[in-house]
Amino acid sequence: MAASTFTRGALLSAAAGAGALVLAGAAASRAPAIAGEATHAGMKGHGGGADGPTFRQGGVVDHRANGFNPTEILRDFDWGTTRRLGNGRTLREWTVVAADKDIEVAPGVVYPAWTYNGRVPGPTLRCREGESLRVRFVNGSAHPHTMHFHGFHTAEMDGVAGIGAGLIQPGKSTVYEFDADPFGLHLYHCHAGPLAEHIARGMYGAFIIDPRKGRAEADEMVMVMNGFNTNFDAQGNQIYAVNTIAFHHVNEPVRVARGELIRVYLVNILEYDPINSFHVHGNFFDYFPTGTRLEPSEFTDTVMLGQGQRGILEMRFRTPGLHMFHAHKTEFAELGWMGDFEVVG
Ligand SMILES: [Cu+2]
Repeated sequence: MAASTFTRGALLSAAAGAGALVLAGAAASRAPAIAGEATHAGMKGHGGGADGPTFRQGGVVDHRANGFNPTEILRDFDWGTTRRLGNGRTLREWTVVAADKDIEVAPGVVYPAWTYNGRVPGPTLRCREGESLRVRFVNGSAHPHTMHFHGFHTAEMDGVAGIGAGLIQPGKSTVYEFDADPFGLHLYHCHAGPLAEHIARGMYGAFIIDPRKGRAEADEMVMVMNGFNTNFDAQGNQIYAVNTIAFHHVNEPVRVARGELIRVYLVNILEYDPINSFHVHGNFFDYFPTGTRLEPSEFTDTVMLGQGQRGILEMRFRTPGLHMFHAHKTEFAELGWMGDFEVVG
């Protein structure tokens, strides 16, 4: 196992250098190293060194202390609450609270995050095309924040400094109102300055507007590609992931049924790196960029996304077993952006 300590050592020393809290002993004591190695013995093609990337070896974070588990975030869609308006339209409402919170993003690496509703990514807000939307935003953080949504809205509802409610100060709140338009896969994020840091700290989430007629029945999941610059040098990241926790879906593969339609809502919000990607093994998918058209633009096994870009992937697995998915920027894969689909049936 000695060779596999390279990545962990680099991460810990980088994190220790500038503010991230590090629980150096925790990772080693929790890691069932042999079991992890046996499970992934056939995947060393992506590894750095003889044993592959460090956190693939079975070490896990404390999900309870974090307050969320990426396996639950994956299929957790927040539909808010609804009521019928006098004009016959549906009003859909959410309350989102900003809070500062330490999150263990990889075994032993605790990052001082800024969160929406206590999790990173924030809640996946979901609605239907044409609805009237109302988001009450409460700032419980020690820093000024906003919520800036992608989609059609007025200038006053844009969630940027100096327009409309502008920056929401600690202890203050505001309400953003707009219509669900256009349908597709969008996102929201804080737009307070310095913008890069507010995003990098974890203030973002997926925002899904279903088309009026819906989409075909599927096993749906959200993957927000993100990362953590644990030494705060604004030069790339030391941890990469989908839904925050490095190598989480190596430890807990995404269970799916053979032959069933799988729909992945894929968002790239990665800060400090110009491009991110998604690649699946042993399969191909239909790709719907931004999800704003019902016809796929491409049939592929790899997509590249810049920051803020997103798209919907639809695929079916033909064969059972573990099928990897990861960034095809292999540097990111080896620093956490890697997982497995476990195909059953
Ligand atoms: Cu912010």
